[in-house]
Parts: sequence; C-alpha cells; structure tokens
Amino acid sequence: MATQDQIARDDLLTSEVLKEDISAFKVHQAPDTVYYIPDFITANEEKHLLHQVYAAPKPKWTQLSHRRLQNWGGLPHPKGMIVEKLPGWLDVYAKKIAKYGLFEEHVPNHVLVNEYKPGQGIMPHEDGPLFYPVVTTINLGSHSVLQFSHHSVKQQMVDDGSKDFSLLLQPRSLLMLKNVVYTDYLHGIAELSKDTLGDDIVNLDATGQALGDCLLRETRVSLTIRYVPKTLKVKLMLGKR
Ligand SMILES: O=C(O)CCC(=O)C(=O)O
Repeated sequence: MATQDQIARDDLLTSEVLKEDISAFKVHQAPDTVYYIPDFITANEEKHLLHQVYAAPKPKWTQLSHRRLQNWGGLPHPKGMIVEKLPGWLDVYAKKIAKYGLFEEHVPNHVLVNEYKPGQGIMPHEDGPLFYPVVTTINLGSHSVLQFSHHSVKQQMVDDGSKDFSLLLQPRSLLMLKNVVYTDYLHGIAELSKDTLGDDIVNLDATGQALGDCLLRETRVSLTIRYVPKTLKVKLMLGKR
C-alpha cells in the first residue's frame, strides 16, 4: 500500500509537470506584481504538509498573543542568518517554487509557518530588508483574506483597518508577491471568524467564490517561503584546541 509520503511525492511530480509557466496566474487587478495559483498542491500534499507541521516537536512552536509560529532555516538577523538546512518536506517546495524564477538563481532558504485559529490574524506590516524582496506562501487548511494598504495610508490601516485591495487565499493555493507590492504596501489579516467577500478582493475570479459570499474561517496554516541573502557559516571546532 502506498504511504502518505509516496502519495505526496507522486502528486508533487504530477503538479510539477503541469505548472511551469506562471504568466497565466498573474493577478492583473492588483498592483505589480501578484501571482495566485489555485490548487498549487493536491489535497494529499496538503494533508501531508499539515501532518509534518503538527509532528514538529513542541518547542519548535513560538506562541504569540494572537497566533503561533514555527521558524525553519535559521533566524534572520541583520548580521546574517546562521543557516539550518530546511527539512526535506519543506525543501521540496522551496526548490519547486525556485523554478518559477522569481528569486533569480536563488533557492529559498527560510520558511515561517503561521497557524491562525478563527478570529486570529496578523497586524499590518512589511517584511523588511532581511529578506530578498519576494514572498511566496502556501496556504493550508482554511481560506483567509490578506489585506494590503499603501505605505502612504500606513497609520490609517493600523488605526481603522482601511485597505487598498485584498486577496482571497484558498487552501492549497500558492501566492507570490514581488516588486511594488513587496516594497510599497503593508499586508495583514483582520481578526475575524468569517469573511464576507467584497469588491476589494482582486483575485475573486480565480477562487471559485462570488461577491457577497460569506466564508467561515477554520484553522489556517500558512507556509511563508522566502530567501534570506545574508547568511553566516559557522565552523564547528569540535575536539580541536
Ligand atoms: O499568513 C500569512 O499569509 C501572512 C504571514 C505574514 O505576513 C508574515 O508572517 O510575515
């Protein structure tokens, strides 16, 4: 009988053949540049990834006040990240996403896993200079709505939740952001238990949903896959004086 690992690997090979050219996935109604790939992974791959996330040892989780997270690949730091090899179950997707070319010749070396229960979210923020300016996110378990606001209305977004545009992220989809959307916009997720889809959502036609639909949130896990350019190599001097 095929194991979960084999099924996930077979599904991965199939999906690799299908999606090499991403131009069809560009979200034209968003500022430059957003790609949204629905069903980037299969339901089996999603199950496998969630299994791996929840199989991580308890100390791997960092509990924040409104969500919890796992950090893989090392801790980004202005002086350089001490690189820890990504585990195979994440590295396979880092390599797959690298093939789309958004990271130029680089392969992403860092993954942040965020878990959100219904009613949880993330404050509007920018990802900053420690990362190569491309964000890619695999969405697992539930939908969410990612809201964007231009820097010029930065404080307003924090104060009253106003936004310039939003993206509906369905389970199993891949989101990729770069250029102005990375450099000039804040992104965040409102702390809601359900989302009524409004005309701020610019990728609605790729999501299978309609304007006015109301979606109840369940537990969502996101894998934010990025590249940290500045790294440090640490030499272990074990047994040497
Ligand atoms: O969960 C998401 O899609 C957003 C995560 C995020 O913005 C972050 O961790 O910086």
